[in-house]
Amino acid sequence: MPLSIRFHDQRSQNAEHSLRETVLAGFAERPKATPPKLFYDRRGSELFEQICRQPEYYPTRTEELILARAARDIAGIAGRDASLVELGSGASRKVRLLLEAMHPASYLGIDISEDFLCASTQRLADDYPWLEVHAACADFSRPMSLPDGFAGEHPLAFFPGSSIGNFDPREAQAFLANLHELLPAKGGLLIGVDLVKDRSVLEAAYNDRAGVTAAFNLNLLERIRRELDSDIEPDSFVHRAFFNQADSRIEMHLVSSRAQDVTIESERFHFAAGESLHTENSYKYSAEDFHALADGAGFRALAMWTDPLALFSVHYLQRE
Ligand code: AVJ
Repeated sequence: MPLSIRFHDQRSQNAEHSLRETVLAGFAERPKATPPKLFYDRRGSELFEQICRQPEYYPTRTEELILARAARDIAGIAGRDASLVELGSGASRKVRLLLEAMHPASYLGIDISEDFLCASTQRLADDYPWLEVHAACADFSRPMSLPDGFAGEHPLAFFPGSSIGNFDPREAQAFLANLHELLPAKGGLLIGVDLVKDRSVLEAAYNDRAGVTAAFNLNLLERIRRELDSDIEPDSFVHRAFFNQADSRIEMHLVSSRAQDVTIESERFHFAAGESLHTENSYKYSAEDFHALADGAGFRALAMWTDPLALFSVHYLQRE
């Protein structure tokens, strides 16, 4: 008999744009661009989990290693009466490392995908009977509040995976400012941030040999075919990912291999041969630049952990 989860629906009614509107707006942009949240239908979420297991994709396993080593220190800084709030509650083993080290009384998972959120929080509730589990369905890129009934006087927010890399630096600062609103004074934020490094290592991580990242990128077009009225041919596009050093970001694109017209929901879009749809940015930071960003949003860096090769970083920030 599964233990019950306290579910809070915090989706805003009209703020959320439909897939149709988001796709049509993105294809009408110049250059054409769609937001990375469109990757994550059921198939896309599965492909992302597969990416995390590819040998070239170092962020997931490196962050897990860092957390495994730092978990006791983290629990010590958070204190005995801390609760844990996970942003983008995934299928991850990462939060389990923290739950086991911290033994908090309550956990809140926040995610935009209701299916994913319910499945992952249910597994936590089953595996940790001592834990009070809350689930909030919300878009954490918008202002939000801790749900009523969540007894988190000393919350530690956890935002792993370098998901902050999908925001440009200005959006990242705004996101941190939202968290500043959400957290009480002295509240903690444990955040994983991918580090700037050699171009070849970065580019390999987004061009794995098994082609999983390519499939993940192309699944966006499959999704458009599945869920919208469209004749777009995924086979006529190729995956491209490269490091843009000037902007310190990996860019992912889908490049049209020929000149073509594409119809989506009765609207026509022209692609020149070689023209791309820009599907994702993944920003990489130096520790100094990230601390400056956090500082600008009212967070002080209390501790930072990294791996021996300095591939990835985990930061413990405290809300001022
Ligand atoms: C989930 C945004 C952190 O940027 O590395 C992985 C997504 N895209 N491979 C990242 C992603 C292609 C991932 N984030």
